[in-house]
Amino acid sequence: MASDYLWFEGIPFPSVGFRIEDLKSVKNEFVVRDEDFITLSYPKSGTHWLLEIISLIYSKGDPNWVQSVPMWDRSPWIETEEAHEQLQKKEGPRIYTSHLPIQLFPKSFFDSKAKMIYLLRNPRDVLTSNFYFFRLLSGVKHPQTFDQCFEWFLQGNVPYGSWFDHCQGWLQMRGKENFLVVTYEELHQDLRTTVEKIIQFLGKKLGPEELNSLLKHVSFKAMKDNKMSNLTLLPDTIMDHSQGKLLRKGS
Ligand code: PPS
Repeated sequence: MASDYLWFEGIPFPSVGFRIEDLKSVKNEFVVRDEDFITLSYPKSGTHWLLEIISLIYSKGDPNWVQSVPMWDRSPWIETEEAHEQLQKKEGPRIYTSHLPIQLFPKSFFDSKAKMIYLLRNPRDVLTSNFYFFRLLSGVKHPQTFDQCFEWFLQGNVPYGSWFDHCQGWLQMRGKENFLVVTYEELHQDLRTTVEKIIQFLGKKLGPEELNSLLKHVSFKAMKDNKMSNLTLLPDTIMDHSQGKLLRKGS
């Protein structure tokens, strides 16, 4: 299952599900619209958690959408095969996701008013999560040991490159009014207050019952059991489900 990466402008990508022409087109041609909403994160930072929260904000706490539509259709990863073409055709406000480093993100974003949340997680837990997750995937180099994974992580020889460069790049946006930084740790420490901050940033309103419902459906247990959000719908050719899970530890 292990294999080498697909390299684009010095950044390694999984060689399954990604194409150079898409990455080029996303960077140079994709038109970000002012009404778009984007979640951005380095892999293993809690992206799926944030996306479930966003989905439930848009559905006002109603779990029907998150329980019937896969995560990648609710908020596609713009850089994955064909996602940007489908998004270009979509009318109305769009929600999408990316793990891209700032230099590979659509140039049009930087002249737009589109809102973005950058999700940050401490690198120790990102590294551990990376070690247990990427060995389940095709098209990604699999380290033999944790030490080797640590070496590769420090070198940026992991999907999407260096954690350090990723954060340093995106955090230059801090202070702009369309850019909010949220951490995995604050979601853990005070989920309600952090979700309220996100709701306010998005300019949405949820009543107390709607918010309570949202909080219930984004718990680790609820998401672990939701096949629309836990990646168990990915085919075995992409993810080896017998060896591990996306929702591994969550702490
Ligand atoms: S990916 O594959 O890069 O998009 O992974 P990502 O979603 O960014 O990160 C996966 C980690 O997030 C944890 N997670 C959660 N923690 C707490 N509560 C909830 N609801 C939740 N959902 C996902 C998941 O368990 C991964 O962390 P680890 O440390 O591996 O458990």
